[in-house]
Amino acid sequence: MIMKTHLSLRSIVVALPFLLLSGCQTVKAPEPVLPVPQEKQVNWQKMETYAFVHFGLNTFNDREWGYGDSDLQTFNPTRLDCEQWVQTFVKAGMKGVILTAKHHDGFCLWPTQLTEYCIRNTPYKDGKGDIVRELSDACKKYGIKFAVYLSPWDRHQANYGTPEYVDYFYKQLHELLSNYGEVFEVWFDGANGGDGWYGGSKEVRTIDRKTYYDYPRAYRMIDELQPQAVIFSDGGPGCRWVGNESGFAGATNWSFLRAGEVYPGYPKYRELQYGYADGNQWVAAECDVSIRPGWFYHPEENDKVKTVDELTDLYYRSVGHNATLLLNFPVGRNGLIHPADSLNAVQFHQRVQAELANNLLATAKINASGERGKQFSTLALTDGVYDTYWATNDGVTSADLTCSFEHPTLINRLMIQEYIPLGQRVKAFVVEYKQGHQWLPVKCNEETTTIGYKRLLRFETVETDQVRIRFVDARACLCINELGAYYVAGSQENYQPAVAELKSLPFTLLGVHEEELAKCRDKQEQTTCFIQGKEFVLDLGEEKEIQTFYYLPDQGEYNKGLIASYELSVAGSDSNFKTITTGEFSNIRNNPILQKIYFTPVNARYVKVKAIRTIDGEDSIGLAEVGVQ
Ligand code: FUL
Repeated sequence: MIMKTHLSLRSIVVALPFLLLSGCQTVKAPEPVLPVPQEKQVNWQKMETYAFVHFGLNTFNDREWGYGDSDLQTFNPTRLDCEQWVQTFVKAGMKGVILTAKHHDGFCLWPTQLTEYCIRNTPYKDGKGDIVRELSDACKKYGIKFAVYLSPWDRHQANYGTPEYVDYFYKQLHELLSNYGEVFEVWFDGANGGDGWYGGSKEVRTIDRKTYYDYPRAYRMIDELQPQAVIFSDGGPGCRWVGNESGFAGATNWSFLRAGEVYPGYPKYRELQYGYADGNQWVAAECDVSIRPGWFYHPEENDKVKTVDELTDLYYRSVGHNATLLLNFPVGRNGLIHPADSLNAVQFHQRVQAELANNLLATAKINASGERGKQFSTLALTDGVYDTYWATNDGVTSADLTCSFEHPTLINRLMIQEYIPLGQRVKAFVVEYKQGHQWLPVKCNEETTTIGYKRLLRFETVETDQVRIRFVDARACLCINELGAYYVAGSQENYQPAVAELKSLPFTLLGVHEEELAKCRDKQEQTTCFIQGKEFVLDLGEEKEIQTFYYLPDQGEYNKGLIASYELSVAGSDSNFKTITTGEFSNIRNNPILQKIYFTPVNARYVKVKAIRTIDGEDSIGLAEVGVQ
């Protein structure tokens, strides 16, 4: 009897909200504002951070872009352990990993019968290894997602450039998509340097990157075999390259592109940092960056691993700028992630978690200048439920959210999320705090324009009892699903750029005016010395023993005057030059980091660098820094 009373009471309590609701009119949810993401794109963006692994023959040959001629016998990782990689990723908060199943050198990490240039013919596990299998199995075991990178450009295949190669490429893709379980992303690299080994002598093969690979064929295959996978390329269609390899997106970042405009090799690629406000296709940005300067392992980079400060900064400028962060781990020659990399990655995650752990708004009162109705109230902003959101009435594109604390509170971070399944809407907003009777803007060194999936703001600490977010303009009524405010004590965002540590023998540049010359010797990456023509000569004043030349390309937004391939010659005081080496600065267009040329020690007074090819084809070279050691 008692039991019965309990039950009926309980059912009344449960039913009450529904009874009340059915009495009032339910307010309709806002209409989506186009373009909107597919469900798989929303799931992908919710991953926020995931790992990249660059590993292959390049790892053992100190290369970034192998020519496709490296000896298969050199591939011999003796302690390879994919579980060690995945355990590191899990501890670093990464939700998945993308593996370079084949990089530009054409070497395959799985035992395919389609080519001899693969793991089958290496000493690793006596040819019985399959790293695609080992890594995908480890992901399943530890519960993170798996994905593949398959380079369209292949510097090994003799038939590269013909239709037969394209068939081969799709057979490779078919194997990867059929035999290793679910993949969350397929990564098509847009890079194509032209020349390669191509099974014979070194030569240039130019293809039309827009049409040669017949990407619609890839889309069909992926839709059929792995419909949940998001397709990456410079222009999507699933997600887009962010237009740099430094790991950040623009503060203004729209998840839209104009359908059919961006293709691999798109010349205005820097604009991909921001997306196109007037785009009609949902293609959110992915920020790919390596935890070291290079994508592949180089022993001399063991002390150049990005610091916890640097990685944290990148998190705010990628995930916090409406993008995802794809953080690369160059697995070492022993087949393990180097301890310096795993330590910094794990501590970076712990730092971010600690900074954003305590949402000060959880106990604050949030008042909106307007709301759509009870289901869309401000309670949704701090409930931690993704699919509930505060919304304004149709057509209301500006509104305020005022957050009041019980006591004066210290704040220097803010997090805002738009409910993107209904589209990206906000165009401009302002964050203010109350001081006395005045509302003052917080001091933040970024523009407060777009929000999208997530926007994180860092600003000068304020102590206040009220914070206000003023949404100033939007493409349609507002739909905000989460809001957070945080305080990070003693937060430090300043770190020394590595360029400050460069050391060179004293030099001048022949024919270059003192004022211009200073720009490539000042250890400031923001200043660039521009040279007219395609060569320059360093004068050391007297003969000295040298063995390294370094060059930091122009770091301006458009990286002007990049040297793609070079010839380096030296001369004694007699000015009688002899060439000592030629080569390419692999991947300099996408990743214009510090470049070094090492050579056998030689006595020289003059060092001449000639650009055999510049990236933009112009007769001008930009030197942010240059030097010899
Ligand atoms: C670039 C490639 O050329 C690099 O080697 C690296 O794989 C990077 C992720 O993408 O386009």
